[in-house]
Amino acid sequence: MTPAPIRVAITGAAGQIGYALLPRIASGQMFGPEQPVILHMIEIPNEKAMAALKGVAMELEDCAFPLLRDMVLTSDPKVGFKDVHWACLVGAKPRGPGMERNDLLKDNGAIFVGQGRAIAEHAASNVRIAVVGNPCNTNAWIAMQAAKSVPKERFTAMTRLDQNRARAQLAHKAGVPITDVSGALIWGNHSATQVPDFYNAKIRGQSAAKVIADQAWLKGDFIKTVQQRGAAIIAARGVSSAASAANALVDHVRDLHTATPAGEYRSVCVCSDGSYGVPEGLIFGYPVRSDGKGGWSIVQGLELNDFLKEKLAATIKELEGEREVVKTLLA
Ligand code: NAX
Repeated sequence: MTPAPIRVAITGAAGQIGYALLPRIASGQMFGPEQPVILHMIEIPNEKAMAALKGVAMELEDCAFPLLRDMVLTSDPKVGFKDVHWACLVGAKPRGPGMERNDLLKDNGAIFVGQGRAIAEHAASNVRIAVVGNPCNTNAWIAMQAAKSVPKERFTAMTRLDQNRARAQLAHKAGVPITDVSGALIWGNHSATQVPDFYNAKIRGQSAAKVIADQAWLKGDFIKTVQQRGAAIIAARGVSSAASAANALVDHVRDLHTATPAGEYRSVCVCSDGSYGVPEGLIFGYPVRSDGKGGWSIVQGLELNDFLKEKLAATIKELEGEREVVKTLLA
């Protein structure tokens, strides 16, 4: 029997990532080849954005995807989040020229307060949330605070693109296929303070720090390349990563929707329970396993050496600082 459709909301649906993401969801790559979907495509109430959204919907129609049961096009969050099972919060205000980071935090914070409230009021009772719009950890924290009736465990932010980047860099350096690299992990904030962990990453089952002899590369260029990859893509392409970001979101949601294979974990930003000494309540990139039934857990027992501990302290400090800046929005 065909399952009931999953309703998926995507904010910023007419943006770059939205354009690369929607066909992937509608073709079954996020929820599997048997699972019908209804796309709730949300944009800003602006003529140009809504016209672009209509164009995206026309293209989706022209793909004749068998799993795409319906599309809802709207700029009203109440309609957009109505009965949705997954809310992918991609849309955000970009940082304009000369704009201070704190202003960006506050402007986006206000958007995520509104969206958090709309999700709490209108989404399905089992809704799950994936935040991509930057600064994604703090935006997820704000939405979580604004949606008090939705359990904290339902809120996630995306570091999967960074994890995929780290995995690819390690495979390239070691000269092995990507499938030989496992356990690549990003701790902390999706920002320049993120901590790509090459100690716990494995190449053919052995720590990448042992397999790759070039320690200077691991501690220097590897970390910098992963942290700065977004900027390098903007420099090369003139616009930010879209296909790889959409791909990472497909990976992120699919891997939370299904059970994680034995012995593995994925990088997901979730609400800290204090694990690894991270203050409770921060939305923090952790190694996470999904049970495939809506639950997940933080993998315990990974070793943090002094190098990693020092880097974790810096990303924690940054997230605490961001939280201070946006706290007032929730008053
Ligand atoms: P675009 O500027 O192409 O698209 C954003 C879209 O969001 C626009 O169409 C805009 O109208 C819409 N939007 C803005 N505010 C909205 C709101 N309140 N409700 C609904 N729609 C709204 O950006 P794009 O390249 O698609 O990137 C989207 C976001 O992803 C940005 O914040 C970007 O920084 C972030 N990223 C996050 C990544 C991550 O790993 N977490 C990586 C990729 C990406 O940079």
